[in-house]
Amino acid sequence: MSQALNKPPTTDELYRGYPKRLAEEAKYSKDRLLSHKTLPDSVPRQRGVRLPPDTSRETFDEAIAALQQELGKDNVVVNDKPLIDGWYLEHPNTHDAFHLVDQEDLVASAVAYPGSTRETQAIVRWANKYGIPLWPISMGRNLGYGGSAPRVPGSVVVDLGMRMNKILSIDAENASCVVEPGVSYFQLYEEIQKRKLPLWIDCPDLGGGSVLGNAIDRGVGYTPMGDHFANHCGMEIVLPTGELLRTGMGALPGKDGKDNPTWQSFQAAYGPYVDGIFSQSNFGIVTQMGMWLMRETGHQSYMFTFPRDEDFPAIVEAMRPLAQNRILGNIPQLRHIVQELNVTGLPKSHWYDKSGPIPRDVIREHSKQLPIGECSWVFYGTQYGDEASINTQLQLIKATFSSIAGTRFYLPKDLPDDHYIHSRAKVCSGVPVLRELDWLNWKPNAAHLFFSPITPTKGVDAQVVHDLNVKLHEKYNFDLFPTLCVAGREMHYITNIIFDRSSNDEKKRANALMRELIASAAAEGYGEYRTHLLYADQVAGTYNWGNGALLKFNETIKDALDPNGIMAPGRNGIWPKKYRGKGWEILGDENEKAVGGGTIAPKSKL
Ligand code: EUG
Repeated sequence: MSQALNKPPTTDELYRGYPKRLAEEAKYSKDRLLSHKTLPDSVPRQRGVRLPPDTSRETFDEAIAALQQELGKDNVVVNDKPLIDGWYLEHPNTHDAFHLVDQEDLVASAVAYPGSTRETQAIVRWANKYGIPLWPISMGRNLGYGGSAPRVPGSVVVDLGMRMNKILSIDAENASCVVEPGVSYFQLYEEIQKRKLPLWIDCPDLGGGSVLGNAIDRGVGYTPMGDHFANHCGMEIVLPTGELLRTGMGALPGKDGKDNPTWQSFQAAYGPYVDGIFSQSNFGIVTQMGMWLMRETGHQSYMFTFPRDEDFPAIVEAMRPLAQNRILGNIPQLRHIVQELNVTGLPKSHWYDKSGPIPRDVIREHSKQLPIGECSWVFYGTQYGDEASINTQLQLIKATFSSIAGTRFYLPKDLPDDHYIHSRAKVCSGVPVLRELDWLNWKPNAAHLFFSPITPTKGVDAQVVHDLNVKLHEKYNFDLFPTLCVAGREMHYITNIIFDRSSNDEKKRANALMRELIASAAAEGYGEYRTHLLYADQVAGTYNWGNGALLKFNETIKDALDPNGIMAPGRNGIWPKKYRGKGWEILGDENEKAVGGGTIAPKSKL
C-alpha cells in the first residue's frame, strides 16, 4: 500500500505481514535499510493522475463511479496521492518501488480490490465496457521484475491479494493445498505449523511473496519441490471476457456441486494441457490455484568453498552429474564470494569507500577476514532423508568436489550464528525468511533489477554467460553479483543489478547494461526465463526462431481470448491487436530516454 507504516504488520494483523517469529529480524532489517535512505518518503506528484490511454477525465470518472457502485466505494481507489516506495513488507501497489524510469511513469490510474472470483469477473466486464486496461497483481512483490507496476501507464491495478487471501484448503493426506492470490509463503507456513501438519512448503529466498503469483511467474524455490509451476495442480481462471475456467481435473464437476476430488491430484487431465498458457501471460486472472506440498523429512545444509575464480567451469562440470543423478536433492545455489560480503548487510562503503565497482583484490582481502576465509565461489547445498542416507550422499558429493584443488566443506555448526548459512538452511527446508533483504543495504536508496538468463549446466556455456556479465558490468560500472540456481540440465544464472534510485545516471546505466546483456546473451543463444516489464518486449523479441513464430502464436491466442485488449497489455511482450504496432513496444533506448522527465508512452493513438 502507499502508506509507510512505522511498525510493519504481522501476519496476524494483515495478510501481507511478517510472522511474529521474525519480529526482531523485520525491525532490524527495515531500520537498517532506511538508515541508508537519503530520499524523502515521498514527493508531491508532478503530473497528477495518470489516466488510461485515450481516456478522457470525464469517461474515467464515470467509469470509476460505476466500478465503485459494483465493488463498494472503498474497494476502488484513484491513485492521486504521493507515491511512496516504502519497504519490502509495505511495498506500493501503485507503481514500481524500484523504478528504473521516473517514479511517476509506470503508474496505475486506480487500484481495484475484488473480494471474490465473481467480483473479479465484474471488474473484467467493466474494463471491456470502458476499454480500460487492467493490471492484475497477486501481492505485487515481483520485486526486481517490476513489482506492482503496470506496463501501460494509467492501467487499473487489480490487487487481488488484499481481499482474496484465504487458504481455501489444506489436504494433509494428499499433501496439497488450494490458495487464493493473497496467500504468502509466510501465511501458508504459519498455518501448517498451527495445524501441526507434517508438511513443508517450498519458498523462494524471500518469504513475503504470493504462493500463487510466484508459481504463475514460474519462480523458483529451494527444496526438492523448488520448481513452483511444476508443482502447481489445478487453476481457476477469469478469462479476459469475464468467463470462468477451471483447468485440469477441475474441469470435471465434483458430486453435488463440490470441487472435483482429484483437482489437486492430477495435473494434466484430458486434452491439451492449457495451464502453461496462463503462466507469464496476459490470458486470464488466476483466482485459485492448487499447490503440492512436501512431506517433512530429515535435512542437512552445507557449504563448499572453491579457491579460484577460474574454478567456475570445473565446478559446473562437477555439479551436473550430481544433479542429473538426483544426488543433489534440491536446487542448490552457487554464488560468487562477493555475495558473502553483501549478505552481511553491511554497506558497500564499509568494504570500499571509492566510487565504482569494488575491485576483485579488495574483495579478496576482505574475504580473508570472513569465517569461511579466502575463496572465490561458494556452493550452498542441502541433502534430504534419514541420517544414514544423508551421510552417504555427502560422501559422494565430497568425493566429486574434491576434484577441484583447495575445496573446503562446512556445516552450519562450523560457522557463527549470524552467518548466512543458517538462513539458507531454513529456506532449503521450507521455512520462509527475510534475510536476503540485506542485499539492499549495499547502496543508499538501493533498488534492484534481475538479469536472469538460462544456461546449460555445462562449464563452457556457463563461462560464456559469466564472461559477458563481467565485461558488461565493468563497462557500465556496476558491481557484479552472480547467483546460480542449479539443476541437472540448466542453471538460472541470476545477477542482481543494484542501483541507487535517487540517481538518474545510475538508472540510465542500469537500463543500458540490461539492454546490452539481453542482446549479447541472445546473440550467443542464451535467453532470459523472466524479466522486468521494461525489457519484456526485448526479451520476447529474442525468442524469434522461425520468423517470430512464437510471438505470432501468442498474439493469435491473445486476440482470440481478449478481443478488446484489456488484460495486462504488454505483459511478457504480448500486445493485443489494439496496441500492436502503435509504438508501445520498447525495443531501443526508450527506457534511458524516459529517465529524468520523459515517459514510456505510445507514439500514436490506439
Ligand atoms: C533469485 C532467483 C531467481 C530470480 C530472482 C532471484 C535469487 C536471488 C531463480 O530465480 O528470478 C538470490
